[in-house]
Amino acid sequence: MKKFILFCFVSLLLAAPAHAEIMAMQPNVKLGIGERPAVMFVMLHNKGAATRLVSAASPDFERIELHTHKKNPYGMMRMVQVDDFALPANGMLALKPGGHHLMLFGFKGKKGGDVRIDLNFANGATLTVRAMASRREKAGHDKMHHHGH
Ligand SMILES: [Cu+2]
Repeated sequence: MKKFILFCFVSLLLAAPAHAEIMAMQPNVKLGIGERPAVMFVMLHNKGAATRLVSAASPDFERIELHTHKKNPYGMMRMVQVDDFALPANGMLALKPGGHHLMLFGFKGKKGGDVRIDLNFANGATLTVRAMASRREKAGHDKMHHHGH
């Protein structure tokens, strides 16, 4: 009987939702101009063991890719797709302009409405994030496309 109780206790611990240990702060989704993809930034705080962000999905987008910026041999920053982002134990993963970010293709939602993004981690946890899909501002991520006029 004692063994059984112990077993239940351990099962409860194991069944505790791992995603409760990961929190999303300041989620920000900016829609692309015209047919361009949207971009998402967010700060992920991890209170648990180290894991990795391995994929993202959304009912509001057809496809989401993990991107980062890397310098090419000419010293220019280019976006490249990666398989995952590391989320350190008791640490933070920042998706931010000029660094790691999510690229969201094929917007199916409503402009100015909320979008839902599910972040999937290597430890099996899924974290659902809601954010307002706002228009990209001129002074943002791709301001170089707006000079002139
Ligand atoms: Cu990108």
